[in-house]
Amino acid sequence: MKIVSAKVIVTCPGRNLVTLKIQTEEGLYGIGDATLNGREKSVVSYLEDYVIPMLIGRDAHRIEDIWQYLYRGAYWRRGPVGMTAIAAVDTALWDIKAKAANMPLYQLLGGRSRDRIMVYSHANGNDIQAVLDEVGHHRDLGYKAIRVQCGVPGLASTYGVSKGDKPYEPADSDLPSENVWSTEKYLNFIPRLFRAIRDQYGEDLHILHDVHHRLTPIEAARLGKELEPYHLFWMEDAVAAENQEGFRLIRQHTTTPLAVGEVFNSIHDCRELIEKQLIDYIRTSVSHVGGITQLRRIADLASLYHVRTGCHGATDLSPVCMGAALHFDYWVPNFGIQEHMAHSAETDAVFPHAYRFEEGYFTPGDVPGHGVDIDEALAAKYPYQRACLPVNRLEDGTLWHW
Ligand code: CS2
Ligand code: MG
Repeated sequence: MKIVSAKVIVTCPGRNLVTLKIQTEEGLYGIGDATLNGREKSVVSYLEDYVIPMLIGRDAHRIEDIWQYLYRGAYWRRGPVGMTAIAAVDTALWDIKAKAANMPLYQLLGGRSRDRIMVYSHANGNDIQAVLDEVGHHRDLGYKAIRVQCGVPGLASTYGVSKGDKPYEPADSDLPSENVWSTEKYLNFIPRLFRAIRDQYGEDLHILHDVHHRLTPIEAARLGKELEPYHLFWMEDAVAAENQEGFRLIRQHTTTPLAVGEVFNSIHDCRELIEKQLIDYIRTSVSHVGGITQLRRIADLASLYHVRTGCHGATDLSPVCMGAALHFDYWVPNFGIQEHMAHSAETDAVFPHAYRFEEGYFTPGDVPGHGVDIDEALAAKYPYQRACLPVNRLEDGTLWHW
């Protein structure tokens, strides 16, 4: 199964998305998501200038050998750019192998472990009432799990809240826009949000929240403790996770479940968190952690320590990532939940896919491969347009975590 060509397709159907397409001499092709939000062109270069020339002539069936070649052979291991490039290759090769076997990808991984895949959607609003309305809307759509983000009184903007009536889009300007943050205002407000949600909707809904890296461990401990009466499904990215030991301090003070990992690109970023049971869900994604090959290793390690998966699934991960993730979710024994931020209609048209939503759950579909394709002619109609993620400053001007 010789690789005869490969190319990178960059498209912007409402937001920038990068796709790698690998072609074999037998005529089979596979595709992988190579999108790294705000740094897309870096991955394009990594693939076009280095990786693709190394792939030509190799056997597409040798997924593991190619993974090790690209990982160890790079010398400069790990990092979001290189691992996103490797992820795109890995995903495309698993797509090819499953097509060659005439099987949906989940069968190749070991078959399904469940009948359907629970997902969570995003509800957000500028104030509590707007969030309550949005939660009701998503519950009516059938979601059983909903992440909630809310504007904070006294702050002009905050993470996760849409501007106007458009869906939330983090990469909102050519160069980074600047947000102002106040931990005090946030901590003094957020418990009221969850009290209002439980008062109105009771305990049946799974409610999630993303702190987005902004607290210190003791602040996160305070928030986790204050949110315990509201039984969150998880509190995500409570602190910046370079210091994995910091999670021990949070753990000592609260039973609110902790999730982390969407910015991780290696098993080494989360080994300590998992082995010391400092978290409950690992958020690593197919497209940023080196593909199915490394994501499986992380899930297997996590399964030894009661840690479940909760793959990242924002709109800056393309439908190709979503499709591959759903096959992984269908198989993985220690599945927790899958994030689902609906892509735009234009994006869904560029990436026809077999996965289906029904009453709060997804199924990946049973077509050979991961079930997602790309309409190259349509993709070409949406030219790349640089867009960066915001930066965050405290009220005194200090550059803070976004
Ligand atoms: C967020 C993401 O979905 C999430 O949990 O953290 O929306 C994140 O902000 C973006 O993926 C960044 O590109
Ligand atoms: Mg997040």
